[in-house]
Amino acid sequence: MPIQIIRQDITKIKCDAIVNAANKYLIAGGGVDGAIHRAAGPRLQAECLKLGGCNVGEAKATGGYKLNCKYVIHTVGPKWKGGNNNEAEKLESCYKSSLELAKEKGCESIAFPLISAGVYGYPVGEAFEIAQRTCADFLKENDMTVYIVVFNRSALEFSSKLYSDIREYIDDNYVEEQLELYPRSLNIERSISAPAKGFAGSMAVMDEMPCESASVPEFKIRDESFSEMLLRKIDEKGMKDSECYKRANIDRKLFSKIRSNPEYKPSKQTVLAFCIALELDLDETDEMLLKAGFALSNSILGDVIVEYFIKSKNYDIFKINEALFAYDQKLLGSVA
Ligand code: AR6
Repeated sequence: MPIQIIRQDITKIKCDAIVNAANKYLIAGGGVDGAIHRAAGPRLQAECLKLGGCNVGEAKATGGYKLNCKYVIHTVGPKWKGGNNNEAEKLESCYKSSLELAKEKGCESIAFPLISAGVYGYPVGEAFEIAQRTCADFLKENDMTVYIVVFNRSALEFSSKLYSDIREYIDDNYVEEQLELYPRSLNIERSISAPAKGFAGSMAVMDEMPCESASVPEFKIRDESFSEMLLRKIDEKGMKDSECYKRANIDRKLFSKIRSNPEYKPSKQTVLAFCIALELDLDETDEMLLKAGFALSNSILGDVIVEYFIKSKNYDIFKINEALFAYDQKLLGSVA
């Protein structure tokens, strides 16, 4: 199951477990802790007091009371002391312990705030990275829907070299107004050898939907479909299906649908997620997009950002989604 990055008040999320960035006494404090206690009601504090506190990096569970969740998992993040006091290991341990506890309780979904990234002073960008990596590692072996809740988008720090490079690439390549009808990638040769289905829809972001008709008239010579191309590329790369859809941040159920329906019509974000998982270069990406009736456009900011990552051979879907999130663009893979 995929990771979903969302911007919302965590107390409004409906899922099996909500994680609280608590203190070691498990006494309601400020930040997300205060918000969770206020929304859950006083019985949450009463149960917390029976738990005898919690160590940094560990996790303990209580009921969800008035919240839209079965459990609140309380974990205590490290205080930031400059980075040389095992802060990263301790923060990783918060995510691991919370995920293991959620698994033990039979949870299928869990929502995390950015632990330690508020009062405890952890640099937000680094905290976000640890959250994503640790959850992604857990999901390699486990099935769970994980929401990472970034309350305040502007809190993310985009001062790193990566972000200045992205900004530069956007400045050079992003065209705010659509100057021409055709997207960057379209060339006549390719459109003859691999005609796009319903090209008119290529600039629109389509939702996942099964194809209206799965049967193909016998007299037509049919091109390889998106689904067939995807399966072929997975084989060619010597990947397992599960490796591919996990790297694409795609839900297993969605992958099965695509696999079992050769005429499946994916969304543009789904196609791009697979292109990233398969580490396709820009030409191959264009080809795969075209199979599903899409193309990259330099007037869509999200496309320019994805293009930057492909050109830089940086196929880390979580980094890409972090950048897309920062620029308020649709994320790749199965998203909320
Ligand atoms: N929903 C989602 N995220 C939120 C919400 C919310 N309603 N409110 C804040 N955040 P913090 P910490 C984000 O300070 O750094 C408490 O007093 C916030 O923007 O809540 O681990 C405890 O009792 C930030 O990104 O937790 C401890 O004493 C993130 O949640 C101490 O703070 C975590 O910020 C724990 O500090």
